[in-house]
Amino acid sequence: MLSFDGFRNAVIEDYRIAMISREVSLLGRREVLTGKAKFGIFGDGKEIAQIAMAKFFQPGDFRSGYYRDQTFMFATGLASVEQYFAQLYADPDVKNEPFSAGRQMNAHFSTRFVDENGNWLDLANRKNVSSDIAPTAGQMPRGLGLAFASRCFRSNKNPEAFEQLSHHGNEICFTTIGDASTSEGHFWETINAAGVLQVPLAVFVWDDGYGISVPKNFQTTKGSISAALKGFQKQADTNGIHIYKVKAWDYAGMCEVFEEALQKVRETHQPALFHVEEVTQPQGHSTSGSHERYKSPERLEWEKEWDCIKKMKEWMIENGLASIEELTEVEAAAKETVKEARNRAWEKYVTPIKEQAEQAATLIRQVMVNDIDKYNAIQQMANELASNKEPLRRDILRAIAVAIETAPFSPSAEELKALRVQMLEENTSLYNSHLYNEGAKSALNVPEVKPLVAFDAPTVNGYEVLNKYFDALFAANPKVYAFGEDVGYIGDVNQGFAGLQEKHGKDRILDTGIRELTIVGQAIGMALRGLRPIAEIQYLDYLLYGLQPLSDDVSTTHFRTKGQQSCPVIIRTRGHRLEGIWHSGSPMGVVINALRGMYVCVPRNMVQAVGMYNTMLQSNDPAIIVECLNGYRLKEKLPDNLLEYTVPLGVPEIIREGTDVTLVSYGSTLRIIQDATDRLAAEGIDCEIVDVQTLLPFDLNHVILQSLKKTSRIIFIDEDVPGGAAAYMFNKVMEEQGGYKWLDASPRTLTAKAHRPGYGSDGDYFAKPNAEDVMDAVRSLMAE
Ligand SMILES: Cc1ncc(C[n+]2csc(CCOP(=O)(O)OP(=O)(O)O)c2C)c(N)n1
Repeated sequence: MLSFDGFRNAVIEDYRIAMISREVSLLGRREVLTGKAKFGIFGDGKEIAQIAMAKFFQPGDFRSGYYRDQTFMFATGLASVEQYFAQLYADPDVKNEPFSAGRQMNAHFSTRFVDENGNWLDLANRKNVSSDIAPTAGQMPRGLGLAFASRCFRSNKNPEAFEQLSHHGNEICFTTIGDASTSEGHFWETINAAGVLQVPLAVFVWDDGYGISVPKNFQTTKGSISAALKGFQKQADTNGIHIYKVKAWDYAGMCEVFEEALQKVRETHQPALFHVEEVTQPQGHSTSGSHERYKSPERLEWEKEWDCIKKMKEWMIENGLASIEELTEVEAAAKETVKEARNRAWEKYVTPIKEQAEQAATLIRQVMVNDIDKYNAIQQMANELASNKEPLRRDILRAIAVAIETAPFSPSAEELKALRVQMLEENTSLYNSHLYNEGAKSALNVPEVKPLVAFDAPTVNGYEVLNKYFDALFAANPKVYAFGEDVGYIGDVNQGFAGLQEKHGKDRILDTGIRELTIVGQAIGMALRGLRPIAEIQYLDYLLYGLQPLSDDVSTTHFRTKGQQSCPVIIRTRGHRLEGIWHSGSPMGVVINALRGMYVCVPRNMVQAVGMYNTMLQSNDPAIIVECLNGYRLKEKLPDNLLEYTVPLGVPEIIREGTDVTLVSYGSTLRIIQDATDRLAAEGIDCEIVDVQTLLPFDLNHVILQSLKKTSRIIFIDEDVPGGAAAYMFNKVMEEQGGYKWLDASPRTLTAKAHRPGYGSDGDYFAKPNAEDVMDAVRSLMAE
């Protein structure tokens, strides 16, 4: 409850923030059009709705939004105008641009989730923003996961253990999306999953009528997302989501609806969607085009009339909350505030570059060269560099390189070379770092612990190794959750979790709908909030459905926040070899190229797989672990120290020693190769087999090179298509390890055919490398 004056002041403060945000949009666009920034996308037209929404965003809550949310960020105090402009200029200094250290386009926000050592901060007491991504609707699956984590925290039997991460699951995830992006499957899958799961997800749809130029009647059934969603609407006796309609210019109306509805979301965990209608876009979609090209004069006129800030101003005056003079003053002050912040951001961004430009220009001027034309050209280049008001780092490096090329023997060329090296080093840390964790939480720094296999260790089926491991894991680590299709009640299609739901609870080991995309999203949100999800994709063939968030979101999280957020999801899947077109896939080339930023583990058996789970769970890096589909019923010796032993990443294992040929492979193919090498031995050919164990990272210590030095012959074998992961391994060993120097015969790859295998065992035999293929390849290599 506020006094009238208190209320009045709060409203004027809201108006001030709206005006500041509008000025940011106007000035931001100008910065792009005058060439100081490359691209701009702004939140004008959405100011008032976001101010209303921000009022109910509490410490502990999360935002999973998109590039229109600058006003929300200003209103919650999570972004300053200066930081906003720093991002517009792509300032790589994280102190100036804390959202992405200049790595993301403007208006892609985030807040810090982990400290420098990779420990989770007290997110329960902070307002949290998961790092935005540009692919439209990409924020939806992650939003589901952030909300789902609240459910996990609320149902956890040991909430004190998570005090720093959650207050009993009272946190809402606020998700924003443009009306056109609701056409994406991501939106529908998320809404359905939220309706089924009943999670505290609040979705705000900013409906400005267009997706760039395409109007909403081309986007949405019935031209209205709230109308199209009617069947999802929660009734008293059903699950589903609550749906509200509000107008983007109705400040008072939105405050009222949001307050009550969000309180309900928080308390009941029932999701809600707010269809915010009559949103305008005063400057059009972005700096890349003009909206006059696709909006009618009437629409443009209507947008001016129904501008949300104009309407708020009218409302304030009508209700005696402020005079025109007062508001004019607020407007003028906002202009000034934004200009000053812009100037500060620019100075901070450009000063270090100018200093380096000056330093380089001084050295370039000292270059000695006999040819007067060349001398003059160099002097001119130095002067241009020193006087450039908007120099880029690449301009400096180019000028240095040109000077060295022109006068390689000049004394100052040495200094220029040293400056170049220094700049390249510095810029590597600015532009190329943090793809993975680099410190204590790096998976590469997890110490190796060998499995202890007792003399009389029991021999069990592969799936039983996993089952016993998961049982122990769930008893020991309350942060671990597992979910996916058929993972809960029957304990996954290969029984890795058989009986474990009953033992460890339906809230920890869960069935999901058939929805790989949001299974991944669920994992992302949980991982960001400090849990340790193991998300199952039933077969590797179906990973493609969930690949987009793994590639665009998980793989880039650490990089695009410069290490301020970590997303340690573990994707558990099974693949390589079974039957038919969609249960036999091994598209590892796709996986390793789409998922730089994740680790890719390809264990040959379940004992190795367990070691990889243990390694990953000790780190903050995300990974995919591809179990062998045909390995669950193979017999393995059960180690004693199931929870302790680790498999180091990037360390191949030589599983058969030999002197004639090195055969490099992974996963199920190794068993085919073993059959072949046993038979080749009878012919007197002695093969060495290397199991690479992980494709990302790949053979960090060049174990394969050592083998090649011994054998001088090498074949890379897998079940991927030609040019896939076998070609990747080939490239790594030949180029990175310099393997070509040790060859006595041409190096080869042996892969599956380009087509997928026909159904049945013969389909497999004639499509994938079989033992006879391996033997032929080895014999022909030996005959060279
Ligand atoms: C997956 C994907 N497809 C296309 C784009 C290019 N794109 C960027 S924004 C946009 C329109 C989005 O419209 P809407 O969802 O209504 O949001 P608005 O920009 O109007 O706020 C498009 C097509 C993209 N970023 N991602």
